[in-house]
Amino acid sequence: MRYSCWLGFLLVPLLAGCARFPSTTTASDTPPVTLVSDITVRGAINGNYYYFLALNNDTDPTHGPVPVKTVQALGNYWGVIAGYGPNDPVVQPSYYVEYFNGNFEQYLNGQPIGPPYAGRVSTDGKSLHVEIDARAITATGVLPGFVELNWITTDTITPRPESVGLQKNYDGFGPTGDQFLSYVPLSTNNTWQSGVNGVIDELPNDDNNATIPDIDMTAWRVEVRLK
Ligand SMILES: [Ca+2]
Ligand SMILES: [Ca+2]
Repeated sequence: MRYSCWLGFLLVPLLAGCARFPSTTTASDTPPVTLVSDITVRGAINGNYYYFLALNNDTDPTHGPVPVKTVQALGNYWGVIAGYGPNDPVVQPSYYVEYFNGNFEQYLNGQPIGPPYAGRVSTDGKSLHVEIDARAITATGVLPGFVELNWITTDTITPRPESVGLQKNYDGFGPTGDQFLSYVPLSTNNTWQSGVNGVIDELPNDDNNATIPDIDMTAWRVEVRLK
């Protein structure tokens, strides 16, 4: 069941998740470590499509979230696997943020846990902005030393049965869906930006999204911000 800020407002007027969302933060609310990320798409952010900010924290920087390239009969359909390679079984990463139908939702170990610390669509409609309180990444609230990170976009997570085995429409970091940001330490301030200082570039009409500009990323940015 989706988290409802409206319902939460009725039951617990000062429920922290609602009070802080989308952008009514104060200095005292600032998390110790905030993971901030933005993507820009060739078209516009579209509430009918799916945008996932996926993290993996298995302590192996060679294993990270990547898109699944073909439509799957089983699994979560939306095409993120946790670190086994694009042809291996679909496994959800332990933590991700989904943007769909105008809502931001965090998922931890497969369960919705409410909206991220902040999330919004840019005024020009072309970018998504997400801020995560890093304590939400694990069930214990203990921060991992680093995470691997990817944004994965797709047009559907409920494909028609006849589509199974066919190519998916998707985008992820890099040109082919095999790359991700492999080492994002949570202990220092840092910024990564597509195509800057040797970081993975993000180009239009890459991966498999040529006919759907709204899921075609053209740039991304990731920041670790300590309080
Ligand atoms: Ca790409
Ligand atoms: Ca792209």
